[in-house]
Amino acid sequence: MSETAAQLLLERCDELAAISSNPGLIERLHLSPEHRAANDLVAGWMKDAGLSTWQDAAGNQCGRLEGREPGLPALLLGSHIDTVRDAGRYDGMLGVLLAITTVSRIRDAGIDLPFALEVVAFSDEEGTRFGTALLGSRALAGTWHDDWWNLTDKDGITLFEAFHDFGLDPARLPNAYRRPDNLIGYLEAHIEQGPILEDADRRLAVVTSIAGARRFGLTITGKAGHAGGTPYDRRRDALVGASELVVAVERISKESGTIGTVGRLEAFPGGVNVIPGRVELSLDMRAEFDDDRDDCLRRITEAAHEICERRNLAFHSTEIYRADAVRCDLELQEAFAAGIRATGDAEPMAFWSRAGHDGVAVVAVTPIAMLFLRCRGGISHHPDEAVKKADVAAALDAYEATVLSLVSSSSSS
Ligand code: HGY
Ligand code: MN
Ligand code: MN
Repeated sequence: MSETAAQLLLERCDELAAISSNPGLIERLHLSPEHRAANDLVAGWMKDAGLSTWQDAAGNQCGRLEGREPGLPALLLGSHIDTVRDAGRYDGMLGVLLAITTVSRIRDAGIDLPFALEVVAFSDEEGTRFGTALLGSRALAGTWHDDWWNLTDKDGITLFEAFHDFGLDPARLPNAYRRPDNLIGYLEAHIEQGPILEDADRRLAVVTSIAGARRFGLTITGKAGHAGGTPYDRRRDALVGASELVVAVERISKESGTIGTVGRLEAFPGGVNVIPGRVELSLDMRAEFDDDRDDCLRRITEAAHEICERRNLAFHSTEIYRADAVRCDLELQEAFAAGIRATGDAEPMAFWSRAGHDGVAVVAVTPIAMLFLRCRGGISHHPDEAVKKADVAAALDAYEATVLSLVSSSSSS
């Protein structure tokens, strides 16, 4: 039965993957026509599962199954349906579909629920379009910053304008906020996006905490010049300086056991026969503990200043995103561990998530926990993302057992 449900779930991931702004690859950005189509498709699946559905004031697609009486506080299950550019088909989407299928199985089993079950398909976990991330879950958590309205995408469209174009009213955004006393907790199932489970030959794991990430836009400025006539001792080559910094990010991150990545770099003016006068690059820094991340960041910044001083370059850094590490709730972790044990894994693995997730925002209003699924080669943020049907079936059994263990602990308390 779970294998059949897993097969349908994987087919639905393929259906969602086909909703892309870029035919031939998977790309679905916040408040885009593809976001609208994905919300509509997911809303249909929620209705099929017996949930009442609505789109909240931040563009999150939501569904609810009432408990034994209407209006009870809700256990949230969910993940996100936006993607990075040229994405895989399981990052986020799998968690949304696992949540819908789990609620559907609980409903079909006629369980007497002491709380409501809700599914949330968050609209913008990645931050691909506007740079800062978790816009959907931060609206739900009431931690929205109004200066985000002026964020612009690559076409210069502001978040404010994109809200309007999507049919949302920015003035109503606070209506997306969910009060803590209306919530029981938040559960998310997600592919691990790393190799730990596969290397251990295990299907599932409990997440102990979620890394805190900080993202920056860095600019290194020198002086453009003629690639032929400018002697080396008179060059202020921004790209060579940036290249030294990129290597320093890797070296310092490795030395300090943290994770620094330069994902984007652009040289200006970009002529093959022109010494680059300016380079813009990104920096994504994360670690299990914020202090370690911030210490590493200090060392990278020092290295940047040393490189620029030595090369007569200028260095500027702007922070575009920050989410500090969060610990998953111990009781909810134990519920997921019980769920994994119900699949026959007697000693569930538990480790911290190197990837960021919506739970980092949702924890502001309710306790959170996550279930990891093995993904092939640990690959993610890439079209080669893949999962095994048997792992998805096991995740469905674990997720259902997790919710049932929360039902019984809630009923006995
Ligand atoms: O960047 C992350 O860790 C997440 O996949 N958005
Ligand atoms: Mn992702
Ligand atoms: Mn994700």
